Amino acid sequence: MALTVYSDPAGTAPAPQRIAVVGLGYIGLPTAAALAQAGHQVVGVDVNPSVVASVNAGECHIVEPGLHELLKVVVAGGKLLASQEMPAAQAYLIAVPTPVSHDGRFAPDLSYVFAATDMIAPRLERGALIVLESTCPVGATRQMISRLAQARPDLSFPDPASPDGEVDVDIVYSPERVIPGRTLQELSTNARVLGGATQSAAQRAARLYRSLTSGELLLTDDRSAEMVKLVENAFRDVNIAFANELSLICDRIGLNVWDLISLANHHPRVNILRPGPGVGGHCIAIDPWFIVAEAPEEARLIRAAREINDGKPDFVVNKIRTHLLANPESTAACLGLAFKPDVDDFRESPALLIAERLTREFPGRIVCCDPHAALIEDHALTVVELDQALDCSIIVGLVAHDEYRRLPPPHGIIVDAGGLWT
Ligand code: SAJ
Repeated sequence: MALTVYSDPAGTAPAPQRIAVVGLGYIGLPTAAALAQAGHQVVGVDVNPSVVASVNAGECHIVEPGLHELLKVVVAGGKLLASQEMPAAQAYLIAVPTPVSHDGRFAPDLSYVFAATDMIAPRLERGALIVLESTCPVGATRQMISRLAQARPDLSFPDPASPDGEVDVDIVYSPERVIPGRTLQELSTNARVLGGATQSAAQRAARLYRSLTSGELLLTDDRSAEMVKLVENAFRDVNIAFANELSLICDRIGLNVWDLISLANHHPRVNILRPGPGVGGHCIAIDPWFIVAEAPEEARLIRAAREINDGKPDFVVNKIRTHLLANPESTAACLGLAFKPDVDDFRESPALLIAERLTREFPGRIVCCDPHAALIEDHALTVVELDQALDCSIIVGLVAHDEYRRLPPPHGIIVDAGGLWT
């Protein structure tokens, strides 16, 4: 089927609307705050009572530049309210997690999306818009529509067979594309793909998102939009895998991978990414599996990239193990535990995995530090201040947090997996 590309009729932002943003995490909370700042009346819905309480107090439960200040303003101004209850709204934006099972099948888990759908269904009124923003396998939006149609036989929903038909509820899939650490900035400037279950739904969503971003609004159908998101993250994963594979090759043949990449990147059409301790976070380490699960025979490169990136922590652990075994008196310090530099997010963090494995294997000989280590729930780790960490005989650079990059290269044995001193 050819890609459907609708024109974007939206030139002006819509009148302020009553919007419910479901899920107040790394995407939902900044999105809710930005919509409130744009003048909409926003209710942020979350099942976690402590998240609801902290947002209503104008407090920010995640680290994201500018978000705390913005929250204070929009909550104090009465534009954003958090609740565990689903309100009746003109537009619902769903930004809940979509994890993947690690049981060898890599099946996407849509239970949070369906729970959000089930909360919205009884509140739905004729004329509402629902936008699914969570990363999803192709077809998830249509599953959501079936679920809604079952719950609300009194309303009409889009029918894939007639995408131009009149419906009571507009449904759109629109993936978020922001990068943690620059979320607010990217929310207001990134191009946005709007995949309408009907053409008019995509156009309506474009009018709403025009109030959020000055970026291009690209209108298409729901299945294409779902795949676009997966492809973007798989593209990045494959490129990181290339850098990680180079780091293994360079280690084998005795070259400095950072110098090599820096030299190669002076070619006008080469832009190699950075090797690291592995790929973490809740997106790039997961989304490519949605493609592999759908087309296992064809997605060979995508699968190989996942395997290369998932194998990188083993390589780093082996390196450090070799040093620790060679020097029985030695101690090692792991610098950085987050899934990437300058964030407080430890989900699927390869650095954390490495520190945990070493701590188990070499009890009493491993310390670690991270600017946000207080948020980590694993109490088996020995977390110390940076000064104390630098006294260890082996320094393992795992995450290139700004604070660590400013340090001069330490003395002694350095395993610089995260490129802190490049
Ligand atoms: N990483 C490397 N080397 C690099 C770049 C990244 O090892 O050169 C590692 C990071 O350390 C981290 C992982 O990859 O462990 C992912 O980090 P990231 O900065 O590449 O991406 P995320 O997960 O923070 O955000 C990605 C973004 N997607 C793309 O760039 C295609 C973002 O735009 C998406 O919105 C986000 O996934 C998402 O939510 O899907």
